[in-house]
Amino acid sequence: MVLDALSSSLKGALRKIAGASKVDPALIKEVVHDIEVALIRADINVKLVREITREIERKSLGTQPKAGMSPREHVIKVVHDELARLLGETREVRLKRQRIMLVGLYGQGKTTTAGKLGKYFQTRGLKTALIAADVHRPAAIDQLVQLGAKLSISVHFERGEKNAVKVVRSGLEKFLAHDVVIVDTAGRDALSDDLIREMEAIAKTSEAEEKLLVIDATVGQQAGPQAEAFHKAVGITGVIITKMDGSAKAGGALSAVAAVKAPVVFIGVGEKIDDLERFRPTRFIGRLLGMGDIEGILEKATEIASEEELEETGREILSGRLTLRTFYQQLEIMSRMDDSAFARMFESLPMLGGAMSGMTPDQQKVSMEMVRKYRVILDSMTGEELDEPHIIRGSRIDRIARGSGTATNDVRDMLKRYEVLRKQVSALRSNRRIRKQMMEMLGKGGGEGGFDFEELERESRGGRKR
Ligand SMILES: Nc1nc2c(ncn2[C@@H]2O[C@H](COP(=O)(O)OP(=O)(O)OP(=O)(O)O)[C@@H](O)[C@H]2O)c(=O)[nH]1
Ligand SMILES: [Mg+2]
Repeated sequence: MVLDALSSSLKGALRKIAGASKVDPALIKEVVHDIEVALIRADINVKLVREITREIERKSLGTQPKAGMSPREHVIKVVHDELARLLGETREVRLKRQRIMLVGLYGQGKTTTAGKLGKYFQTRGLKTALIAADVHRPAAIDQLVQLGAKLSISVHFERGEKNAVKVVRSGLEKFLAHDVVIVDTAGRDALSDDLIREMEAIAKTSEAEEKLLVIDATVGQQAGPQAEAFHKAVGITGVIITKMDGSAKAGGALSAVAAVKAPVVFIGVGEKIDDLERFRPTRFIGRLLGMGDIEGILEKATEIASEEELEETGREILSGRLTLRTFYQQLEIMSRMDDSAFARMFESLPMLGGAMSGMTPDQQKVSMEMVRKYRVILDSMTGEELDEPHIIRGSRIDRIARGSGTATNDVRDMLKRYEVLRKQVSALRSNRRIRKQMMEMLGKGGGEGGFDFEELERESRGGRKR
């Protein structure tokens, strides 16, 4: 596994809050300290580590767990968001027709990665070919040819040709009918003028859409300056960090590359041809924290807290258009919660919240079951029925009950409750004080406790900005 030591320390730290019933300051301080030690051991820049742990402490203690999240999940989300910031922007190398050029210093893993990428695209249905443009080391051709043979991927090479540009040009002509062409280039032991000139010439001839820098994780934090220098010299579109397996410095390499805003697109996690992974920070962090379900937790944080959803239903209620669809949306939000969160959520749901807030916990429990049942019933209705509830009579009720596996009485019961709520809401609407309160509530929606991850995803979709 990648970054085993870091992973086990982080897991250990988070285990401390596993059973906590509230976010306790002393406990958080301890956990944050453990995380700090773990990150420094993983070779992450000390200044960065301090920044991150400060933020983890501030956000864990300074913000309330969102409804439906346990203290543990709350802290995990905060830790995730900070680690995601540390890992920086993401970008995706798209599955499409394209030319890819690999660059990098000696021995970083370019040729091996060319083979891995070849397989990556080939198995995803894109006809792929390789060009051996390392004209300086004769063995480089053999290495790529062997990889190609193993994968049944065509390789273009010209033994004895000393001009890399010529090789690339003839290779591209040969592979016109291929979807993805990957160019393996020669390394140097430093970013020399000679290397820069050669990369520029190959980039120009190949018109490569992707210029990917291959860096070995064992260089640690030096990966940052290296990525920056290559970017200045030839303009890279992404970084592939190899040898993530077993390198104690992998954290340093990843974070240093992120710090110079170069997006990591793939990581190499072994010598074998399949040891290549698309780099997805969330998944990666999930593994570091030893949690397969991290995406679920993050989803919970967005879904339940979606102010927009609440705002939208709220506005609809204010406008007087209270349809079953609105009713449904509120049930939807509620049904995502466990029972305790359900109780906490009352205040923020303008409609059902108001109607149920006077209940005892026991009555609320019944209500939760009711919410789940009603949701199934509403799921069996047509769009028209949701928008125009008054058309639901006789045979429609039979059909809905059958479709949802409930009794016709349940359907009638739900419709009755909906009708009562509709009347209550319209009474509320005519109450000016309450109306004003609701307007205020809706007016201040959004913004709080920003969700960095979403922004990250948006950025990665829009490409990198630098
Ligand atoms: N453990 C591990 N080894 C790797 C990984 N990627 C590459 N290697 C090994 O690193 C060594 C160098 O890899 P190459 O692909 O030849 O590197 P290169 O950048 O093409 O090297 P030059 O052509 O000499 O500049 C080989 O022994 C590879 O097996 C990886 O992700 N994990
Ligand atoms: Mg090579």
